[in-house]
Amino acid sequence: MKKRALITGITGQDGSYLADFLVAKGYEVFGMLRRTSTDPLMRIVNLYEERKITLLSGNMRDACALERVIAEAKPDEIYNLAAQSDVGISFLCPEETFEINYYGVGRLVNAAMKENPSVRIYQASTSEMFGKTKPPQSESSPFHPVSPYGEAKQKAHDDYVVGYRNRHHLFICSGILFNHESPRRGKHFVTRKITHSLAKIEAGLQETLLLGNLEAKRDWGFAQDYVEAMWLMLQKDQPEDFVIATGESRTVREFFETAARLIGFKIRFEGKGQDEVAKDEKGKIILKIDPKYYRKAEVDSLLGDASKAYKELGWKPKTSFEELVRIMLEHDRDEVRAMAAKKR
Ligand code: NAP
Ligand code: F7E
Repeated sequence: MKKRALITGITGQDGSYLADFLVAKGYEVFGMLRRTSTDPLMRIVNLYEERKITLLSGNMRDACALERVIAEAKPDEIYNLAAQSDVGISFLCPEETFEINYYGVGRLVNAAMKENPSVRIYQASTSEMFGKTKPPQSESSPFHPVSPYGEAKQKAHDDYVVGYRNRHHLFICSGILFNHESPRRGKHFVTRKITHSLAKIEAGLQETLLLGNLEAKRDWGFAQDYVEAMWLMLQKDQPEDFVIATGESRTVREFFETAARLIGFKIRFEGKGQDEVAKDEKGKIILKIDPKYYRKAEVDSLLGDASKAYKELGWKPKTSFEELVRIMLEHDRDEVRAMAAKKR
């Protein structure tokens, strides 16, 4: 019989790649869809139209809906990817962030245990839980989150992953994933903002890219590589938590420089602090600093030590940093060219 998987957050970056992955593995895939005023199926339109997945209406804010979705999907495995995932927005909307990223997890695990106590659950935890902890960060590093997003995710990890595993013997794992990006990344996250904006600047459709803190360091991997690790965790005999990362860290500035080089801009930086700009070889300003994008509190440096995953899951990232930037740029150049052609 086909294994059944339920993905919350199926319309998001990771949910869409995970749905592709599980369909290819022969799973019967159910996805929870929340009501929005715009079309949320952008990333999963092919899977949906080819009837490879089943979508069920629900919301992390609604316990009754979660119970119904789980009763209909009857999953062997649940991947909880739904979240308010924007760290910057979590400072502006902390209650909403806690409602979905903490209380929502509680509603989901309680509904899941009621329906099937032996269900296996993946919880999308995050390197943001480490916050101020010095790099490299591994499963044994302490958590010091600095944003409402990081705090809500840590509390969900403590209470519903570690807590429910110990108290209720629930099979639940935290994937402590470091940043992972792709052409399906939302355009407000810094990597996609950079690749999409540079493609638009190249095409003459945008003047300048505005960014905040260029010195923050992140361990950036490719999202398509990371969803395999989520699945591998749920195939183990015992539930455990795993850091998933590349083990390489770069600044936002380095991401911008790599993308600019790959697209063919010869960049030089001028000025300091908020007045710093990057110009191309003709002296045109490509990048400016806009303090609006600074955060109230910043996570300065993330660098994951994923040696436990390498050893115990046999997982390794397949895509290099430069390859990731190239994949994102190529996609965005095609998207922008198509957009420009439509306008003509
Ligand atoms: P994403 O693209 O922002 O996707 C988030 C998903 O959650 C979307 O499908 C969204 O639905 C759904 N969602 C939001 N609020 C909901 C609600 N109230 N009820 C039901 N669904 C709701 O995020 P992602 O990058 O794929 O990340 C997936 C998960 O991994 C998230 O939990 C994130 O916090 C975590 N994570 C991500 C990274 C990373 O680098 N990407 C790293 C560590 C952890 P709509 O389409 O309707 O908005
Ligand atoms: O910011 C700096 C910003 O928003 C990265 C989420 O998937 O990964 C993601 O969270 C860095 C930060 O991702 C801009 O200050 C500079 O230092 O792309 P981001 P994030 O905050 O690291 C973690 C692991 C998650 O779990 C989250 O769900 O870039 N930065 N200038 C900027 N960031 C943005 N967004 N926009 C700027 O203009």
